[in-house]
Amino acid sequence: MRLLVTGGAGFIGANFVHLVLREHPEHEVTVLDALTYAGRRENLEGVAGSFRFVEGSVCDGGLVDDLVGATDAVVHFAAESHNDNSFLHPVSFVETNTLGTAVLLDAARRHGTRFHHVSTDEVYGELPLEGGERFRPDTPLAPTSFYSASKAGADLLVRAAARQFGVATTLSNCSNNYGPYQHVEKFIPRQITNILDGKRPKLYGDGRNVRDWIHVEDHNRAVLAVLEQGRVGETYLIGANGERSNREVLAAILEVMGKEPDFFEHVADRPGHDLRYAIDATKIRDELGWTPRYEDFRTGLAATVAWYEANEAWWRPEKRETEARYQTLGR
Ligand code: NAD
Ligand code: TDX
Repeated sequence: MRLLVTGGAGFIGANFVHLVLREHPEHEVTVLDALTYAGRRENLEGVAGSFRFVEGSVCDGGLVDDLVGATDAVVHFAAESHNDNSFLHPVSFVETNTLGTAVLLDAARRHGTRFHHVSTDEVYGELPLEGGERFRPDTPLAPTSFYSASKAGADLLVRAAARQFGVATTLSNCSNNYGPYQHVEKFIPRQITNILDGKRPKLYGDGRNVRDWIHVEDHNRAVLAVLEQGRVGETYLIGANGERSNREVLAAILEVMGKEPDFFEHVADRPGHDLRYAIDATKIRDELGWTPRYEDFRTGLAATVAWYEANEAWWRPEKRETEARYQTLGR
């Protein structure tokens, strides 16, 4: 298969390209990536097999039309992905996440190209802390930020393209990822690299908010399963039963890194901070036989800590500017 991977120089996309070309050398991969602050060409160093990199935006209709016309399937990761940045430049989230998806779908419509859209559990809004309720494929969309609303807009366009134009779409909504190549703006890498710098980790608010953590490789194996065996027109939720409060995640990081449990500080909460996300992944497990390989969060976390310890040259250039952005936000 000829695959067009958008956002393939970012965290999840780069891990996806490495996985696909390692395990399916028969595929040909073209990456389309605008190389924003979040995309790094070096994330794709060492990929084996048939691989081509194109620098450009998913909003560039002419370029997208050429690339989609020359591919069998699009796997669409490209996005503005960080909630905190949507306080600083909200409109670019709508441009990339919503408009960019529309541009890709329009090209897929013209060329009859298979389209897999990578989305997030945040489109379903927040769950209460107590009660054990989880998101399911029929949970109504109820986004709460410019990030999640711009992703929900894209999800709706994907569903519309399937029905209105007959595009062969699939959609997956995954929970919080962690693993190698994640930008130091995100929770887990920010705290690991703060500790490596001798600084205290920063916990928003009271730290009781819950996220449902999954290792990036498990997410990507699920995306591949949906691409290869998913039913066209369907939505699959991806999660690994990884619910943990931010306090619990931080406690685990501190323990893995040999720090005292109180080596952190509370900072101002994120305005509108969603309380809890949790995924019911029954559908993808039952229909496609997918199961996560990293069932034990501590093992995946320890491997991730080791990766940041070994790759300071990778994260160091982004660290200072990222912390300056947080200073602007007061967190
Ligand atoms: P990331 O920010 O690390 O990477 C995004 C990539 O998209 C970067 O390489 C960037 O250069 C590229 N990009 C941005 N704007 C572009 C544009 N206009 N045209 C082309 N490329 C552009 O993001 P990530 O964490 O790897 O997330 C990838 C996808 O997965 C996103 O769609 C995100 O919504 C979704 N997702 C992420 C998580 C998570 O926990 N990180 C969970 C569920 C779903
Ligand atoms: O310094 C911090 N301190 C802190 O307490 C940071 C950066 C975050 N947090 C909290 C906020 C969240 O409750 O940790 C939790 C995780 O934060 P992020 O890593 O920013 O992720 P989140 O906002 O949950 O969104 C992530 O998961 C869903 C990804 O960034 C999205 O792309 C994905 O769609």
